Amino acid sequence: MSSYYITTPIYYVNDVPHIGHAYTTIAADVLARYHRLRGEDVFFLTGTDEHGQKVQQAAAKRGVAPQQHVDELVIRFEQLWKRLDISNDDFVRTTQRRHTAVVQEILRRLQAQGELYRHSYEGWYCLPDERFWANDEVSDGKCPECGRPVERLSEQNYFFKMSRYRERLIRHIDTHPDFIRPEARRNEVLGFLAQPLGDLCISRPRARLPWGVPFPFDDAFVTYVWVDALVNYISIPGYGTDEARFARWWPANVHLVGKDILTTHAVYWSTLLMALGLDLPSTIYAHGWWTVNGEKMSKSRGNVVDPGAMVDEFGVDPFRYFVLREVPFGHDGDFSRDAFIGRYNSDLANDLGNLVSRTLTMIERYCESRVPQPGPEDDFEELVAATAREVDNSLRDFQFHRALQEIWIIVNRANRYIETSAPWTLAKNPSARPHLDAVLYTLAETLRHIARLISPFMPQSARAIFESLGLADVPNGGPAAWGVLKAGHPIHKAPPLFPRTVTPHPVRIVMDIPEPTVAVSPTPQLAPIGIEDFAKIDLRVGKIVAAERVPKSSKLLKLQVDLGTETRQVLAGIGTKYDPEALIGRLVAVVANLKPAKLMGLESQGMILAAGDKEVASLIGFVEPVQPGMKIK
Ligand code: ME8
Repeated sequence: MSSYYITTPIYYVNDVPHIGHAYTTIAADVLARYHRLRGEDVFFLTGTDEHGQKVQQAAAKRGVAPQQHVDELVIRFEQLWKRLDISNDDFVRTTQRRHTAVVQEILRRLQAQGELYRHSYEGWYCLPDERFWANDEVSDGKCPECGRPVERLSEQNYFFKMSRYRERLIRHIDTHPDFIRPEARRNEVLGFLAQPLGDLCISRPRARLPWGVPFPFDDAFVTYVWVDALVNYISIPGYGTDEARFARWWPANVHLVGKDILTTHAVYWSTLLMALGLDLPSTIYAHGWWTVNGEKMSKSRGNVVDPGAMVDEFGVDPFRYFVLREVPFGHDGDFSRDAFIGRYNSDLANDLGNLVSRTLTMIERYCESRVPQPGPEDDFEELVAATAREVDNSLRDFQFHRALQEIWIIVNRANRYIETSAPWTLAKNPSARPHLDAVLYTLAETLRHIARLISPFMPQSARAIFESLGLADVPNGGPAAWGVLKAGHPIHKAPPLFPRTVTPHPVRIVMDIPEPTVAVSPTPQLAPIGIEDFAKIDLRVGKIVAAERVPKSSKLLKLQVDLGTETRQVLAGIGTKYDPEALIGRLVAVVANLKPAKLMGLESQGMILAAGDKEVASLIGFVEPVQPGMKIK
């Protein structure tokens, strides 16, 4: 059986667990669940980083011993992961003996191999980041990374000869395109390595910082918190203690991290592994950063998104769905309640929730709550098989949002199938019985496949669908083949999966098509262009989230358009046709790569497509559901 080992960062136990921590952990959970579903042997590790100066100080402030402090704080992470249905196989705490013993063993080995040296060092120290900076890296007495004040420190310390691995690491990155992902991050690391690489200070004097793993051969020092923390990835699967187990899991398939800690992973960790003679992980994937309503999240701003509160209000699965659907993995994203509610209502309540409840209601009503006889199934077998392949490709590429988009194509197709086949009409005509049965069978079996496909993302909803289909006891709702549901099998209608919630503003999906109000000009008017010229235009679906008139202009409107990953200001000459308020929530076609231009002193960062000549007759809209950011081709 092939094995799959995936990790998250181990989070600082002092932090309040927020949407950022939940994001990485949910993404790792989806991959772990997906690989289990494929029959692989999975080890999914997360945990907490419990040593270091910040913990020591926070404990002192509370007047408790550091160990008591971390024992109390770790519960917040453990409970949140339970709440979010995280299926981790182990939870490491860096204060556990099973971990600290391995940290010490590694230091012993490195010392014995001549990888360490002791050296007197003077530099600028950033206390919150727990790291030294050289003179030329610091300006105005501020940490170049976090901007907080640094202090001058001079001390003896142990150093790891990291610099000697620079060339080898560059070669490894060059020859392993999947090692650092996404590609932009890989280039960042190569850029970092193009500069000279220093050695790494890996100790802290115990006199200044007692809360750390003691150096095994020098009592005066404890281990630098990052070296301590990184070692968790090998200490827990058995390095130095259980070689057979270690060989089963190492090298890890994926270290999932945020972009903030890419260097520590790609450079410090990789070089340490090289010094230990160990293979490097197959992939370090650095995802993007969440902001909240466009602002950095911070306790002082009071805008930290508490996943627990979101779960209380909307349920676990909508939260899991939203964070992975809203933002392409690897990109930065912005959290807003409006965006959350918008997606909840459209994708979950409207699309998936309706499909489930309509299908089950009709089987209850027309088939006495039993799975009807199958018949010709209008291409759904092919569609679900093709989607399963696409989901596989997308997840191998960490493109969670794309996998979900693919699944929603089936959801939407099935909803349309209900409309076009109109079972309520078939039910009135006894000779249409076989057709009615075939339609409802297709819908029930399609639901089973949808539940299988969403199960890594939304395990509770998948379970609820399986239960409704009478498959509660069948692992994963049965195999991936078509036609597993048997005619006559009882089904049970359940309460709605996603009860509708408050809409922040109306989202229009189907556009009115007004009569043309202007004369139509003859075609063609322009010289022909090749497809390669057309391909230069980046056309996207946009959603108008704000609109106002530009003062002193009857025509110009200033729009804020959500393009899925960012919001753009676009000026459009449509003010004689449309009132700004009527445009909020409207989905439009946007030229996303138009050079910014100034109109009446305001910048316009794109163009909205409309039909018409001098006068606009209609904005271009969409008949089927689409999402902001989708490509138009
Ligand atoms: O760095 N957006 O722990 P940490 C997205 N202990 N992800 C975010 C985020 C945000 N706004 N905020 C946090 C540490 N994260 C070390 C790690 S590993 C050997 C040691 C996520 O508590 C993201 O995964 O600061 C980021 O890398 C991690 O939390 C940092 O967690």
